[in-house]
Amino acid sequence: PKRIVSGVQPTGSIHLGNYLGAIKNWISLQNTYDTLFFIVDLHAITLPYDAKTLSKATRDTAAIYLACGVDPSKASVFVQSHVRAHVELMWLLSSATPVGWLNKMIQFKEKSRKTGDENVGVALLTYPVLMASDILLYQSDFVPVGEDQKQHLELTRELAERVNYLYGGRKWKKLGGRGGAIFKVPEPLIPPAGARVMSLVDGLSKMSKSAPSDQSRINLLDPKDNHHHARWVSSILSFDIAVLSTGMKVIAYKIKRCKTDSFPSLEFDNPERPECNNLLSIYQLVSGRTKEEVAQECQGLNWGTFKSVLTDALIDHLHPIQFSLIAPSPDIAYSSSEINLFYSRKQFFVRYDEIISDVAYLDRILAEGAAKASEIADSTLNNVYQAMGFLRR
Ligand code: AQP
Repeated sequence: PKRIVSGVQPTGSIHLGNYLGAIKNWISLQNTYDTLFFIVDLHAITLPYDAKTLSKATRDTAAIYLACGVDPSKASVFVQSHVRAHVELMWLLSSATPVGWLNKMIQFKEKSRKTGDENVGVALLTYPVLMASDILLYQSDFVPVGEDQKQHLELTRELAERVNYLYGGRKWKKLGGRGGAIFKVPEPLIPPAGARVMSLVDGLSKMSKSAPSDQSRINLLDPKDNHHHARWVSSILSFDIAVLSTGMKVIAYKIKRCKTDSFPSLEFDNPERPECNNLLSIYQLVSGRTKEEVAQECQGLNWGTFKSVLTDALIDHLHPIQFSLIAPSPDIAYSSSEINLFYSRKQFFVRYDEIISDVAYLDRILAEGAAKASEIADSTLNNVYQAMGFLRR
């Protein structure tokens, strides 16, 4: 099968943009492709960061992958820094990367402007070379990314072609000039919708982990409307709603306060209404409907009504990432003996919390993932050393 790699940085909290632009799509891809999903911790140090929290954030991100449905029996899940070849290949690739290519990167320009000169490390500039190494090591066919990573992926492709040209020699030429010889030239896989989820407070900037305002994003682990959860659990387990319905209603609150406009009806694709387009797109993705269906359904709604529809859809969609039954489905009518069984074993749990609390399990998954990844990565790395003329070890 064709191979796919992708990753998310363990910085800040994973948000709806990371999820709809990347992780959500991995879940269906893992069934048909050979997939490797990693936590790109080496990328997380390209901006000033907190060394005390990096390892926790790395485990948290791995737990989110699993809670979202990444299945370690199908995909290799690992931590980038656990496979040494990433950094090694990066050095080899940097010798073939013109500085001019890196200077052109929009993300570098934006992030260095925001960071201030004295804190801009060389790693922020060379970040795309490490990303190229992440992808080319595995001879990946496709890389699922959001719109914001398209330019970096284009650089990866050019770099692959360049190294193939410089060091692939006759063998490469015989193959017709593209891919094959040293590196496969990967293709981006950009989702038709969700590739660019925008901020809740400004429809013109992307939803981002580093934005200072938490109101600008929905985090995957935002406590949702617990009342909704309470209703669901109580319907299955005959619990008293009052016992369970405590806590904040963060998602509902954020949607209630998000930026809108004063046009009369709701519509997609009006350039004067970026917020409206963004909220409808989010609704489309989390409700699983088509754009046409959403356009039709929402056309006549006012903001107040739409916001409550959107909140419900978001909560329903994110719900299983946080909460799950062992034999899960809110749609199944469980028999009373099954209900008693769940109840006696306390087998409804907070899914993410359960995964993250079992550190031994998580670390075992990550070690197995790294071992599988290293096999592929080492073989590519050896070829590159050889092609570049190094003395064999
Ligand atoms: N707003 C977004 N819409 C769609 N996809 C997005 N991605 C990120 N933001 C959006 C996709 O998520 C994946 C992982 O991104 P990352 O964590 O490696 O780095 P990032 O792109 O820098 O993510 P953030 O959250 O926006 O962080 P900061 O604030 O540091 O810039 C990638 O596939 C990305 O396309």
